[in-house]
Amino acid sequence: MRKAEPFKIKMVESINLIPREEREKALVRAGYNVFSLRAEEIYIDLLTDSGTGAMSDRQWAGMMMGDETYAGSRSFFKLEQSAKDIFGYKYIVPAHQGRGAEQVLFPTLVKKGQDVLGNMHFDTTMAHIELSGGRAVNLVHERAYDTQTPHSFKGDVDLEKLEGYIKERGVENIAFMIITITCNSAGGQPVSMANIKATSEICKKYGIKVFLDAARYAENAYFIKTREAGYHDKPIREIVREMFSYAEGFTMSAKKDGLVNIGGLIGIKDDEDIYLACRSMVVPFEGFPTYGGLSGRDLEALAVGLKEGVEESYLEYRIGQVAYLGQRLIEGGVPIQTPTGGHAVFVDAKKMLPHIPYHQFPAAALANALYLEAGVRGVEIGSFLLGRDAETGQQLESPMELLRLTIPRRVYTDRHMDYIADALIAINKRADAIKGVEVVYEPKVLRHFTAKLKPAE
Ligand code: PLI
Repeated sequence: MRKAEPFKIKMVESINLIPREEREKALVRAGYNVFSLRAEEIYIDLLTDSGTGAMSDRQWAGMMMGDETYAGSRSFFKLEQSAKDIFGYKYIVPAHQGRGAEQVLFPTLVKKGQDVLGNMHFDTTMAHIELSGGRAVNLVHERAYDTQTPHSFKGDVDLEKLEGYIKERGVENIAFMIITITCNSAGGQPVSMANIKATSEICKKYGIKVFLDAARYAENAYFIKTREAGYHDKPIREIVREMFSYAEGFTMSAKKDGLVNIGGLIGIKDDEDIYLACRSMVVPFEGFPTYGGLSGRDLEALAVGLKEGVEESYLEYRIGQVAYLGQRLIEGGVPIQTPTGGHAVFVDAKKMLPHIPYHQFPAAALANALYLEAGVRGVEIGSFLLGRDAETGQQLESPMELLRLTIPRRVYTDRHMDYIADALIAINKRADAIKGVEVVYEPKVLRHFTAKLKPAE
């Protein structure tokens, strides 16, 4: 039997569903791009799970104890201890969020023209690889792209592709490997322990360092425990230690499994040179190495959040809620990436709206339909996000057109999940009537945040 939430609610925040006519006006004002909606126009916000979670009473209590000493803050040493206990690494450097950690670490590892290998890089990770002079290469297993055939570990690196690529490209042209756990861009899909280990062994053979993009590491550990043979009886913390033992270091957006609204980390297992390079780079970008762009109270909240994020009862609730929404959608005939991943349900808009071509962005059209129907905001992960070919200006076609329904941590209840599912099931019944969208304005970089769209003719 699925257990109820392992918490009770001490403080609430009102949300309000504005009438349909007002939602229509809001969407027109937003240029048919849900990124431009305002908070008060949204009933349930599934744009992201990043920094949108609810903190616990213990975290809030920790905030009151935050030590704002510029250098040598007590709160830093608490955070450092908490992180060392969980990851078993020697060096911990805080950053203001995940991309802050990437901006500090990557230039210390990449030489101009080198490749950075990964299962599937997140957009900011890719951007920071490129800003460091490198090129991001995705080597996720093909099965990640087949939403309708379930597999326990769709975030796995394709080991054959990996070794083939290293041999073809030459080790001197590869800066490092970074495995994203869970693999956000493939649908919050986990990477198995066997795959992390095998990837690390292949890389070791060629002298390539392995790092983890650990934003959702605890969710990945929970999937290993529940889906991979030999791990069912192991405590989450032991699984986490093993995962991290196969890497040399990590970057982390602590806004996800760290259970805080802002924060990031760099961890280095034992390589003093990399640590020293990060420690000196963090100063101009993020701040003194004992605060890294965070206030003392943020450090304190993260010290507690890291521990709560690996509690088994919490992870069971968390993954269970995402799976519950996924199950309701499957039962209602809505095609989704299966099985459900860690932080979101990904609706397969290409399957649901086959009449809308990629250049009319089926998942963006579906995001708009869901907002109009129910005041729920999801986010397009498809051709609209992917953008245009830098040289030809041609719209690129994404292998998947997904609407991500990202579930904030400890924020919404199963009733909210039911409401979301009912809305999507209703939309699915009249899917043929949904029209695509086309661009009327777009900026040159990261257009999806601010572009204006309109319904296609
Ligand atoms: O948003 P940041 O800078 O704290 O973290 C960047 C980042 C790095 N890696 C991964 C796997 C992410 O998912 C990620 C941020 N994700 C966001 C904002 C999301 O909505 O998924």
